[in-house]
Amino acid sequence: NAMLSWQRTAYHFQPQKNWMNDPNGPLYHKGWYHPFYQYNPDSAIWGNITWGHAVSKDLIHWLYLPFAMVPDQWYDINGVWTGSATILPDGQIMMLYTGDTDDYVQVQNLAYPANLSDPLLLDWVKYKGNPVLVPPPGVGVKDFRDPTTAWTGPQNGQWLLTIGSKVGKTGIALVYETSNFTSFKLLDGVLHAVPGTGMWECVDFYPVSTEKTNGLDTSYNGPGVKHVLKASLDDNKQDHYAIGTYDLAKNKWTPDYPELDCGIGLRVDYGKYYASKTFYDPKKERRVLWGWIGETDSESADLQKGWASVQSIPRTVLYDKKTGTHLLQWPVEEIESLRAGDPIVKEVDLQPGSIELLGVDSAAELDIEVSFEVDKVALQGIIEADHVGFSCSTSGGAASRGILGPFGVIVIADQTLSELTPVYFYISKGADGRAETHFCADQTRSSEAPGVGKQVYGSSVPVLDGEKHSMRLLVDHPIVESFAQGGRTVITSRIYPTKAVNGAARLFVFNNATGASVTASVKIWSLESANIRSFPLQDL
Ligand code: DQQ
Repeated sequence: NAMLSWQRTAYHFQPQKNWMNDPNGPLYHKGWYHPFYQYNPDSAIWGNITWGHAVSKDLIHWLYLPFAMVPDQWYDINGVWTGSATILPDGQIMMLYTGDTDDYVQVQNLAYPANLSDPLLLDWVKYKGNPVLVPPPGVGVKDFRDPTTAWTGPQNGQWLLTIGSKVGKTGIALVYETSNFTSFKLLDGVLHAVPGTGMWECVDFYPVSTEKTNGLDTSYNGPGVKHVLKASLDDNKQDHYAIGTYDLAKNKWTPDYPELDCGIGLRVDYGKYYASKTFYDPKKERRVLWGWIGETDSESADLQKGWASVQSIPRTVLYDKKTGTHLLQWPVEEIESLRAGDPIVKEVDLQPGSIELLGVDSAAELDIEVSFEVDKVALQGIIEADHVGFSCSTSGGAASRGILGPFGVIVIADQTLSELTPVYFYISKGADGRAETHFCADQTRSSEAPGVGKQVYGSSVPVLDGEKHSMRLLVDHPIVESFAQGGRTVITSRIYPTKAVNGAARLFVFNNATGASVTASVKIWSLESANIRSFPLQDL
């Protein structure tokens, strides 16, 4: 049965069985990275939401730990929902999370580790005064969830945090102040609101440096800092972000580019990816992003295979100085420890309409970097190019040819190309008559199985003067994470190959443009599997 053989990943984090969704409360403590996650202990579909817990020393190899929190109180009996950690200057950890009450009201609760000297933080205590926050007047009791990490406010000892909600169809971020994480006051106004975007789930709010290449602690503020606002839109299950300016005293965040406001502009990831959350990693001074990669098959198929969802490879997040509009997301450097030996390095000339097999071992587990040089004459002739108003999702995929695209790689393909997932660039003429590059991932032929997602994902991506068209792909059996232009645009593909599995998987480069040849410079590493094991272990 093809369905039962559907593959698990080799180096993405996933529980041994059952359902998982949002990443929760990621933090670093005494040498260990701790992610928590929404988990159903009883089934491969959503329900009984409990906090799963795992630890890692390097964000790659994992130990499963016992559940951190289960739904066992009136204020979270219908689910221990999403939350975030705040680490106080004295090392205390405040975990705020949403509880779905016995009455299906969304309230905020406090939990903290029973024993901070335990590096594994195995025991969690729910505060006896829970809930610490109930929905404020004017907000629906089912529209008040997912508290962020707190940051320091203008007054001494004051902390601020935001919680997503909506008023009518306007998505909003409410701000609360607290000094003790047990009593809170709602601030006047909202941090930000965007009409038409609906309920904001899993809001994330953090500073990025406009000058340095390190990440910033959530409370960091001052010159050379911008703030990112991210909202997960319940209406379309997409993560959106915008970069802007935060006025701490006025409790206001303003997007730098109103047309790129949060919820109507850029997405964190244009594929299957939701409910993402960042944390500051003090060990490597970086901001690390986690995201939930859900399923695109049916619930009955998930029940049959006994598990659902994985977490993305953690990504570092930086401000893109060159565009000023985009973030740069990149797989954490530790992923490179899975590279098995030296890469295959190759240059391939691709005439219009050509495809070339790249012979690699284990093409189902790869780290690939490719940069494409497009024939200059053809590029200058862009004014002649067809497809004004090209968009990945309505383009018909990699099989539709234009003058300057598509060209890219084909992953998780079988030898005969009966299953294939092309990830590619397509250069079209923008509304201004200039070249506009699109980065797409085409799932239409990714699986011969019925009832699985087969969309074409993608978006336009800025390619600046002097830059080549470059992409990096992490291929892990049913998951492909694709990063264009150093991580300006990212697409996660969740695919269900039935033939292009394990040793049958192949890798190709292709150029399906009609009017330009391209040269592909390729670097390919085979990746080893990560160690994901159960606690307790002898070798801790
Ligand atoms: N998932 C959680 C909620 C959150 C949603 C419940 C987002 O707290 O709003 O499992 O996926």
